[in-house]
Amino acid sequence: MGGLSGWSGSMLALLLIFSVQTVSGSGNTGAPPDCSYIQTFSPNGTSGVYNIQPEGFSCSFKAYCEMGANGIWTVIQRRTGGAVAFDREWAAYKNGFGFISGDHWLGLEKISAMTKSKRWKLRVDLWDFEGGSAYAEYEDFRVGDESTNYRLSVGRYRGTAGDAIRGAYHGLDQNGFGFSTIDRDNDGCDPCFFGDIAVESCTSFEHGGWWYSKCGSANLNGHWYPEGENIGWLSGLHWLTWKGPAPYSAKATRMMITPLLP
Ligand SMILES: [Ca+2]
Repeated sequence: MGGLSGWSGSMLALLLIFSVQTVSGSGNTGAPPDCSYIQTFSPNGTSGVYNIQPEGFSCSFKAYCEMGANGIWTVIQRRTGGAVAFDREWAAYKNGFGFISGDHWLGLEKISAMTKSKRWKLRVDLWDFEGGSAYAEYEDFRVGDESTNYRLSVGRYRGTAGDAIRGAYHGLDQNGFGFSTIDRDNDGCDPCFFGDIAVESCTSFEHGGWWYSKCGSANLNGHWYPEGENIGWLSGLHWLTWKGPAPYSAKATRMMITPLLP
């Protein structure tokens, strides 16, 4: 997941970007609208932190660009440990938090601005504690603006982890649902019943912030659990179509997006 060796390449790319800014004089910062454009400036670019500025977004910001064999991706979420807390309020999920080069949430406002135009693909990578991994990709990923509660839209699924967004169980489809945090409840539970347990709020039950729907089969923003303590908690980083039936909390996760080529 990236390395220090990329820094010289990153700095070169940034220098090139800033030189383009000087030439263009467009009033923007000159940063590319997303990571997929980095290739234009640096054909041999390496994964790392770059400045980007989506069209219509008021300022540039740092994002982690993953240069993969299957494209150049803008990372929107990464979990590798418990150092960064993900139990946060609406404003934090709106604006982003954590460390761009480490565990972080890029921010719903930025993701929404990026996916407002063009078609996008979302890739979810999951790593387990046994040396295995799996992925899920969705065409036509889009996050609405704040007036929609940052509503999630995903299209066709492919992958090895299963389509947990649409759900391991009937009726728990997170596609089309708004985002919920501990202080904003858009989860469709009023309450929901899981056996004898009545759940009013998925964020108090499963933690983090997510596009919960009654509460659904996916949540990668819950608590990070260490090896040996990672099975059986719905508050963990779970993707229930990947491992189950007992919720399995992943060792590491990554969510990233790239424009979908026509
Ligand atoms: Ca609720």
